[in-house]
Formats: sequence, structure tokens, C-alpha cells
Amino acid sequence: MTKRALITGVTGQDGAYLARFLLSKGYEVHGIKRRASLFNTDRIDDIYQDPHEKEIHFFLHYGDLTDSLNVTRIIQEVQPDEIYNLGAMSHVQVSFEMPEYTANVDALGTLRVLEAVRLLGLTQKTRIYQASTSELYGKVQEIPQKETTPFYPRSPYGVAKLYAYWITVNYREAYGMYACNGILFNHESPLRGETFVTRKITRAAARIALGLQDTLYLGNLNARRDWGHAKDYVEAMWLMLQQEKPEDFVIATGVTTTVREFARKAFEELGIELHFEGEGVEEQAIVAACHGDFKLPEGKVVIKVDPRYFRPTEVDVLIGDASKARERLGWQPAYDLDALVKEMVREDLQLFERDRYLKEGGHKIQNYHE
Ligand code: NDP
Ligand code: GDR
Repeated sequence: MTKRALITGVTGQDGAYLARFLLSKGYEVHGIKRRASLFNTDRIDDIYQDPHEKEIHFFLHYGDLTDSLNVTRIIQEVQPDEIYNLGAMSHVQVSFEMPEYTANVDALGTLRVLEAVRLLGLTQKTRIYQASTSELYGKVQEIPQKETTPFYPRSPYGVAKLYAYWITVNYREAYGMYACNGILFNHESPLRGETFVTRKITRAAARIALGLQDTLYLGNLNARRDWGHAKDYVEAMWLMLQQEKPEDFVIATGVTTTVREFARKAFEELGIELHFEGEGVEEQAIVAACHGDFKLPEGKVVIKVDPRYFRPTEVDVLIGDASKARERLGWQPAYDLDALVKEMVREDLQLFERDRYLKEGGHKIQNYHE
């Protein structure tokens, strides 16, 4: 029997990787996309199937996690074996500006999915994956962080995800549902949203090397994150739903790196050696040497700190212990940080080479500063 999966947030980074992964496993995949005034399906365009084709395995439905009727109707129509609840307002800094909306989507949105499954009588059929996050750990309580580490979220996003975590546990215990939390540490890829720090850095490094941009403005360079590759992490989501009993799992690489070091690695990938000098908001990165194809003058300032990217409350260090996932799920990441940085920088370089041709041809190109 073909299994049917429903993915909320299918147009996001993880949704795009997960949809591909499930299709490759023979699933019929349904995704929820939001209505937008422009096309917003870039990340899944290559797996999109025209509804007029004969054999369709991938279906898109208009929807929104703030709309209970819509969520319930889609679940009723699809009758999924598995739901992956990835939809969220996922930007930590933006959550300080939109706390109520973040709570509505990230916290209550999760409740809407769980309650729809319950009201529709699907508790014994439908398994649910909840996209929980290392942001639950927030202020350091223990290093490394594992399933038993106490939570102390540091943003409206983290707090909303805390509700989602516990409501998932509660529905599992109260109604015997197969519902579990993947507590995923940061994971990145060439499909990562442009305003998250890794992608912001790899895009800017490529653009600076190509002469399309002068300076990259960043916030806290000392923050440490445990960065993995989204491709590895979506496999862990699926594995969590294939177990006998529903449980919660930490997914992480076990290596933590500063934002500064990530930036150094990204520029190094292009043959540009950086030297960081100064402290706090005065800190900047200058070109120390160029080894490859791109010739930037030594001493050129390429990174500056801009306090507008500082957060009211910061998460200083994240490093995860994924022993439980290794032992019980047999999960092991294929990518390390260097392979991740290499892939992201290469793809961004390719992307912006097109802009360089346009610029050389006298066309105006867009500037990016977020
Ligand atoms: P993205 O921001 O790339 O994708 C988020 C998805 O949610 C997009 O498809 C977005 O739609 C959709 N969405 C946003 N608001 C709503 C809404 N109101 N109703 C329905 N859908 C909505 O996130 P990622 O793919 O990186 O992350 C996936 C999930 O995993 C998120 O829940 C995130 O919080 C969580 N997570 C992510 C981690 C990471 O490092 N990437 C780590 C741990 C957890 P649109 O495209 O229209 O904006
Ligand atoms: P994070 O990711 O907050 O960990 O949440 P992000 O890449 O936004 O920030 C990581 C760290 O980098 C610091 N930083 C900057 N961040 C951004 N976005 N822009 C900057 O210019 C900048 N300069 C420094 C931040 O302060 C922070 O310390 C991500 C999201 O995917 C969440 O949805 C997910 O739950 C967590 O990862 C795990």
C-alpha cells in the first residue's frame, strides 16, 4: 500500500528536502502552501507535477496553520498516514517583532493539527512529526544538550515552540497518538532562507568575491551553533515516524562553531583569507590574502558588525548530543561542516555568476542587505 504523507511548510527548506525524500521512498506526498501574490514554490518547482498529468504523486493544497477549518478539511481529504508539521514563522529575530503571530502559527498551529487528527478519528491511523528545535534549550543549562536537558527558551519563537513541544507530548499521553518531537539543531543547505546567518554569509561571500557587493553586515559573531545539513536531518524526521513507539529525539552533529568561524570558512572556500580585528561592534574582518581566482585588495574590509542584528536575548551556545538517535534510529549525518560550507558557497557562486554577467552587460542588479 502506498503511504500518504502531508507536509505543512512544504515550500520551506526542510519541506523541500523532505518531499523529495518521501517521493524517493514511494510515498504519495501532499503539501500545504500559502497563497502569495507571487509564486512561492521555487524550492519545489523541480518536483512539481502538473495536476493534468496522469500519474501524480505530489499534490499541493492552499492552506495556513492559522486557519483551523482549512487545516481540518485538508487532513480530512488527505487522510494521511504521516503528518510532518514543519510550517512555522521560523525566524528567531523576527519573532521579537511579531510575537503574537509567531505564537499563533508555531504554538496554536501545532494544536490545530493535533486536534484535527483527534476530531477526525484518525488517532490510530495518522502519525505526527512535530518540528521542535534546539531553541528550546536557549539559556545554557547543560552542555551538550540532550533529550533530558531542561528548557529555557530565549525568544517568542522559542516560547511558542515550547508550547508546541508540550502539546505534542500531551496529545501522545492523553489520546495514545503516535506523535513525536524532533529536537533539531540548526541545519542549513543551499536552500536555506537568505536571512539566516549561514546563507547570508555564503551569499555575501560569493557576491563580494564576484565584485557585486562590498560589505557584509552581521550581528553577534560569538554565537555558537551546531550546524548540520538539512538533507541528513529530514531523514531523521522520517525515521522517527517508523519506530514501534513514539519518542522524542535530539538531532545534531555534536560540533559547535562560532558565526565568525563559519564566515572565515566560507570566504576561505573562495580562496579569500580573513583576518578579524577589533572587538564588539568595532570588530571587522579584512582580507589578509587571496589564493584563488578572486583578487580582492589586501586590507579591504569585508565584514562589519551592525548592532541592529543583535537580539534582545541571545542563545549563546548550542551543541547537541544525538546519541539516542544514533542508537535507536541508526541515524548518522553524512555531511560535516566543511562539506556543508563547500556546497553552500559553490551553489551561491553559481547563482550570482548570472548577476555578474548582467552587471557587465550594463543591467541593474538587486542589492541585498538583510
Ligand atoms: P523555513 O522558514 O524555510 O520554512 C517554513 C515553512 O513554513 C515555509 O514553507 C512557510 O511558508 C511555512 N509557513 C510559515 N507560516 C505559515 C503559516 N502561517 N501557515 C502555514 N505555513 C506557514 O523553515 P525550515 O524549513 O528551516 O524549518 C522547518 C521547521 O523546522 C520550522 O518549523 C522550524 O521552526 C523548524 N526548525 C528548523 C530548524 C533549522 O535549523 N532549519 C531547526 C529546528 C527546527 P512560506 O514559504 O509561504 O513562507
Ligand atoms: P537561529 O538561526 O536563530 O539559530 O535559528 P540564525 O541563523 O538566524 O542565527 C544564528 C546565530 O547567528 C547570529 N547572527 C546572525 N543571525 C542572523 N540571522 N543574521 C545576522 O546578521 C547575524 N549575525 C549574527 C544570531 O544572533 C544567532 O546567534 C535557526 C532557525 O532555523 C530556527 O527556526 C531554528 O529553530 C533554529 O535555527 C534551531
